[in-house]
Amino acid sequence: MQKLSGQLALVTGASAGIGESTARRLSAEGARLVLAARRVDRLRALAKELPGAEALELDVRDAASVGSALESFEFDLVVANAGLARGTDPIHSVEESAWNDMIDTNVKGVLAVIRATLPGMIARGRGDMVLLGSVAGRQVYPGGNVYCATKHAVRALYEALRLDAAGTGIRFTTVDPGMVETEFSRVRLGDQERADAVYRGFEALTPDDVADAIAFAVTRPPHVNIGEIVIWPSDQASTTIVKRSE
Ligand code: NDP
Ligand code: 8X3
Repeated sequence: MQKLSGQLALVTGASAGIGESTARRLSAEGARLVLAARRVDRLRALAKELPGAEALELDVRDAASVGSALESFEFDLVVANAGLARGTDPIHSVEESAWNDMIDTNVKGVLAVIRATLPGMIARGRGDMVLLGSVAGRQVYPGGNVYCATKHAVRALYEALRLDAAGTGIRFTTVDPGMVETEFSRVRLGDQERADAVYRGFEALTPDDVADAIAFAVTRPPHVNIGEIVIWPSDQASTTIVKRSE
């Protein structure tokens, strides 16, 4: 029998990268997926490939619509993955629109998903909630300022969940990767050439590597809670040190 057979899983940010890989992997483990993101065309295409999956157009920055879109589901597993970075400007010149986008998506968006899904899981006495943090939630690097602050906040929310929901039967996990080659850098830097340079000369993590870690965490026996997973590319020593071949 598949390990997640019969479970209903929500993945936010399932239209690309880590979220898409995670959705595929959880589906392969037997879960039925609700795939959420803004680019619903991509979600619909993915849903066609995954048995029982459905696409849900969702902007996590809009807390009210997150609440109403998710209220009718009884999730067993929630992966709060949707997130982004905007730019690498120093803190004294980051544009307000950039910091709003990061804080609204990475912090308030995660909170909206928690509020929309956790009370139901607590009432049912079981479930898994996985947050996508980052090594940027453990170290700050030049130009990382607001993005790092949002990921430090995600880590604080993970710790808060463990404390506030202790004894409810819910397991919480934060998965904190180093550099993963996805659309992340294109979104952050605004052009593909600069994004490609970020991953040149070393082997970055793939989104499947991260999905594998998430699948490991949520398929442990009920008494085992894998709390924090930090995953680095083998050639990345810190957020500022990457050993490249060229
Ligand atoms: P991608 O850019 O490939 O994917 C990001 C996903 O988030 C997309 O599906 C996007 O969908 C979704 N998203 C962004 N904004 C919103 C929104 N307002 N509402 C709903 N969905 C949204 O990046 P990754 O897969 O790399 O990133 C996934 C997570 O992993 C993020 O939280 C990121 O911070 C984190 N992470 C990434 C690392 C990396 O090196 N790539 C390393 C560590 C952590 P759409 O645009 O369709 O809405
Ligand atoms: C994404 C990884 O190092 O670009 O969270 O911040 S990093």
